Amino acid sequence: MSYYTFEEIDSQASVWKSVIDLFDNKTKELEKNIRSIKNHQNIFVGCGTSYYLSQSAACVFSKITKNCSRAFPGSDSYLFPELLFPNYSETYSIFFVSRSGKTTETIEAVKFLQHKFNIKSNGISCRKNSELIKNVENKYVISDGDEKSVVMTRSFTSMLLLIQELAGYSVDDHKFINELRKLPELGEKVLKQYSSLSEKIIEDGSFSHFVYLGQGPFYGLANESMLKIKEMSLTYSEAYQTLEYRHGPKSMVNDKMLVTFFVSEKAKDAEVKLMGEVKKLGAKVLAICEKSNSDIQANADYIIELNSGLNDYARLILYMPITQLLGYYQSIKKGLNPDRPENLDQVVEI
Ligand code: F1P
Repeated sequence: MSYYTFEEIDSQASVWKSVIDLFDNKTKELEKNIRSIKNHQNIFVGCGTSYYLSQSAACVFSKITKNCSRAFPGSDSYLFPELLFPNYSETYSIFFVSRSGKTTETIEAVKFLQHKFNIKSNGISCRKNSELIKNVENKYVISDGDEKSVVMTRSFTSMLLLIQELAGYSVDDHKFINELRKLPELGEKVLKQYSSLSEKIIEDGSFSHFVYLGQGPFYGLANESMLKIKEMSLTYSEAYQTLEYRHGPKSMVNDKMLVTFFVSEKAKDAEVKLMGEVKKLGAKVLAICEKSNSDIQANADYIIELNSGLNDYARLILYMPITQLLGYYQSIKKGLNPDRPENLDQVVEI
C-alpha cells in the first residue's frame, strides 16, 4: 500500500526548487514585500509544526539580518501580547506561518494583532485562498508544498526555505542566497542515499522512546522531529537543546531509546561529547552531521553525513527527510496509518 506521506516526503526537493524559482523570478510585488521587512525586529507566529518552523526561522533571521527575531505560538500572541512587543517604539515585522492558513489560534492572532497594533503583517502558507492569506498585507504562498496527509512534512521544509530566502534577500546576502540554491540537488541526494538507512534503523531496533537534540537553529528541527514520531507513530518522544539533556532528562536513558543528534558545525565539539555519555547508558545513537569525525565514529551507531558544503543556517532543511522517515517507518512497523494519525485533524479549528 502506498501512502501520501511517503510521496510527500520523497517529493520535497522538487518543491524546494519551486521556492528557489519563485525568488529567482521575483515579481514586483515580492520585491516590494522584501524591501518592506528591512531593519525591523521580526516575530514569527504559528502552531504545531508551524511553531517549530518559526523557532528555526527566527534563528535564521537573527543571524542573517542581524535584527532581533523571535518565535511565539499562535496562542501566546493574543493571550500574552505584551511578550511580543516589550518596547513598542521599535519597528516590528510579524510573520504568520500556517500550511492551511486556517488554524484557529493563528487566525485569532492575526486578527487580534492587526486590530491592536499597527504592524506590517506577512503571511506564509501553502494555500493562496486561505483566511490567513486574505488577511495579511504581504502574501507568500508555496502551493506545491501543500499536502494530502494530516502530518506536515514537505510543507515544513519548503516554508522554512521560503523564510530563509526572505532573510537572505532582505539584506542582499548573496553568499547565503547562493548556498540556498544548492539545496534542491542536495536534498535529492540525501533522499537517495539515506532513505534506506532510516528504514533500517527502525527495522533493527525496537524503540519505545525517541529523543531529538539540537542547539540554536537546530532546536526547532529537533522539536519538529519529536512531533513527527508522536503524530505518525504514537510513540513517546522528546526534544531538547542538546546540552540541556544533561540537566535531568539524561537520567531516563535506556536501551529502548533512539537518541538523534542534529550536529552543528559551530557547536560540534560540545555536542559530540554528550554522544558517548548517552551511548554508555545503553541508548542507540544516530548522528546527522555535515562531516563526521573520530568522536562521532566512536560513539554513534548510525551516521548520516550530509557533506553539503553549506553553513549551519543554510543547511537546516537537509536534516529533515531522515527524521520524517523515522516517523513514517515507525508508524508502518506499528501497523498504523501514517497519513491519518489518531485523534488529529489536518487543521485544528476550535
Ligand atoms: C498546524 C498544525 C499541524 C499539525 C496538524 C494540525 O497547522 O498544528 O502542525 O500537524 O496538522 O495543524 P497549520 O496552521 O500549519 O495549517
